[in-house]
Amino acid sequence: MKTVFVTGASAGFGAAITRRFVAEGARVVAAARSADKLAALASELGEAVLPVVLDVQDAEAVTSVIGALPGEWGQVDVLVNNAGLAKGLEPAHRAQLADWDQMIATNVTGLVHVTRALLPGMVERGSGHVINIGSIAGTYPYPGGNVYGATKAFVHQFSLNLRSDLHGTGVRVTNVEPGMVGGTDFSKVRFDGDEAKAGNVYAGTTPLTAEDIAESVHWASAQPPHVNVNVIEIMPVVQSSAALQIYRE
Ligand code: 8X3
Repeated sequence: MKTVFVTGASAGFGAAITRRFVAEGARVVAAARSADKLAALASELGEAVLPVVLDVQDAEAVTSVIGALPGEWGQVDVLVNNAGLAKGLEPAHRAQLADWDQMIATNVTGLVHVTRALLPGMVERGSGHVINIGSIAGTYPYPGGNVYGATKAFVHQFSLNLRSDLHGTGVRVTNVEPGMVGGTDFSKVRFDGDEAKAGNVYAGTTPLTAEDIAESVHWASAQPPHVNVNVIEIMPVVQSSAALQIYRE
């Protein structure tokens, strides 16, 4: 039975990814900050889920929680670094510094904390898979994407560099880079709880769903052991690139 460790597991992509792995018969360590939401997920999914209250920004908590995982729950085969967020869509000169700090602390610092804590066990066992949740925002710049996109560019390059470091260990690394996904709190969080603004992002479209992302994550993990899916870039059909902007006097 596979052991999967999912961060940000209490909602959105994380909950969908947890459900997807439980459906295939895996056991899932579901880590998130919200004890209440985790408890609801655990009671929905039963004994296949071990809920763990964890703030990935806290390096000491990450080390002690991972060190205390009981028995096979601690032999993590697949780490899904999903915890992350976007805050704000203002241009850089008007953005809130606190928003930038929060994105860096979760999307970058938190992700490396959990990765660093789980990698030695994977290397020792000669197998494992780190699946990061990146974003198309790490590749395609857009107005207001500033620090959010930069954190996801970090996740992209960190994923590729991990592959180099893990050469010959049998440990796999994948970066899943979604475009527009509806039905999660992503935009609500980005716009500080403003439901109307968040709803406008998806109005008149058929965006991806959290289940689509969970399917990609699961697919990458289900490839034979000799296959490493480096990057999955996934957008809804309604989303594509546009021309570069030109400022005219
Ligand atoms: C989410 C995709 O386009 O809203 O990471 O930045 S986007």
